[in-house]
Amino acid sequence: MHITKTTLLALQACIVLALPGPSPAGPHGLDAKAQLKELAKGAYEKAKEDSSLPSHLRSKEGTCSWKGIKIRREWGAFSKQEKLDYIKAVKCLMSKPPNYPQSMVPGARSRFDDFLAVHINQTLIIHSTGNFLSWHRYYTWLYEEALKKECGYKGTQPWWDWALTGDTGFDASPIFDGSESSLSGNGLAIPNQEPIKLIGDNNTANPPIILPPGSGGGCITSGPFKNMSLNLGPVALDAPGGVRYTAPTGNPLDYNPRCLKRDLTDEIIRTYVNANATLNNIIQAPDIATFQSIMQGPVIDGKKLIGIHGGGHFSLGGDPARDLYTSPGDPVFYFNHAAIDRVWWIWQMQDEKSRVWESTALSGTNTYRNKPPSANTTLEDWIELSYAAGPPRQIKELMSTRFGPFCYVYV
Ligand SMILES: *[C@@H]1O[C@H](CO)[C@@H](O)[C@H](O)[C@H]1NC(C)=O
Ligand SMILES: *[C@@H]1O[C@H](CO)[C@@H](O)[C@H](O)[C@H]1NC(C)=O
Ligand SMILES: *[C@@H]1O[C@H](CO)[C@@H](O)[C@H](O)[C@H]1NC(C)=O
Ligand SMILES: *[C@@H]1O[C@H](CO)[C@@H](O)[C@H](O)[C@H]1NC(C)=O
Ligand SMILES: *[C@@H]1O[C@H](CO)[C@@H](O)[C@H](O)[C@H]1NC(C)=O
Ligand SMILES: [Cu+2]
Repeated sequence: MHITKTTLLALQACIVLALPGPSPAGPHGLDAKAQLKELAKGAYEKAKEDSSLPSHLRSKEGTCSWKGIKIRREWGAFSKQEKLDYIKAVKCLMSKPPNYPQSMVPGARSRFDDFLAVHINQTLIIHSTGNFLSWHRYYTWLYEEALKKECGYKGTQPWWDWALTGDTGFDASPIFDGSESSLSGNGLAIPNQEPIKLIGDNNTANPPIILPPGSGGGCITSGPFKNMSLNLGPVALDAPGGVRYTAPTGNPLDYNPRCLKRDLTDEIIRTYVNANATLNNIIQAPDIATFQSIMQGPVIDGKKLIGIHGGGHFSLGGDPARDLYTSPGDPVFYFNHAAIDRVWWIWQMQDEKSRVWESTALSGTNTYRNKPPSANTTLEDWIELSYAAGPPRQIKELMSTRFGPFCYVYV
């Protein structure tokens, strides 16, 4: 792919904030966490009692029954052995040769890199678009499938409960505590880091976003991935002090091995991805346009917000998490996107007819913030991830977690 100025401008715009939203006392006087739990339970029960699908949409694959359903759980609910099994499978994926031919992705060294390459290549047609949620649902599922089919993993893809991490702080989170059963911890602490300045669209509607630096910043120093090599990118990596990095050769698909860096930032996760923000994303969105806007960062009173999606990514900090294109280079990416997928699932399950099966379930076009202008996304559109090892799928096959290739729910 080649990175143009337009690409970079689009990228600047992409980094968008989430809301510390107004906090609901809730219909039953429950706090945000309890309400979220209720909504998730409601979605689960609904899936359980009715796993049938509209008959006109049944395909030979549309046979997901409750008996065969897979349940995705939060990392904290995994036993130590289950965690070790998951980590082992990810390391296995990092050790398998890539599917991409070197002529297409010269820098790919593993199956893990195949996934990263496909994301880098398609970044501007899968973010702030109408296919953002379905694309990332399929992508995360294919990754889970690769762990299972190619690396013998028996479990399901874990998700990340941001609010739990906010409560304990990153250092005490079972995902980030740096133990052998974590996904590795913080980067080496760099003192006195400057804030992160996200340039935005460079217009008054989108003034720059300033994010606080975290407590790390350097290469990760502990846990299973401390020696991993991040091979591709960066494309547009925002670093403290308003510095932006791109690939040294100009081609982000060239081989550029470097360490994984993190700059874990409690303040970001507590501000932007707390239980209230997540709950509001669900209960304050009557339609998909609003749902996506809250998730990816609306403009409120002239201030651009980063949304729970951006909040999750930016709270990790470092390289690659501050680069929209290269972010799947950190294995925690898939935890964040399972969590995003779960929020979408909870929201969809409140009204499957209009939020899953009908054209009202989609909003947006096929280019990043419609730049350049493109057609509206439709249920008939195709998602193409061939080198990540999945056949092309139409969006309509990817709208329900109990249809098409999928058969899973969340707890
Ligand atoms: C969420 O909102 C409630 C009600 O206003 C408030 O008590 C609580 O502190 C908020 N929680 C967070 C994490 O912001
Ligand atoms: C990138 O996307 C283009 C257009 O969809 C495609 O032709 C090309 O093969 C892709 N390259 C990679 C590395 O996937
Ligand atoms: C943003 O606006 C300033 C002032 O007009 C200009 O100097 C700068 O080049 C612009 N940046 C981008 C990324 O367009
Ligand atoms: C770390 O990576 C280097 C280069 O890939 C390798 O030579 C070394 O053995 C690795 N060390 C550990 C502890 O895995
Ligand atoms: C695309 O979607 C927008 C917003 O829903 C709508 O106003 C517009 O008419 C649609 N365009 C086409 C060509 O269908
Ligand atoms: Cu993405």
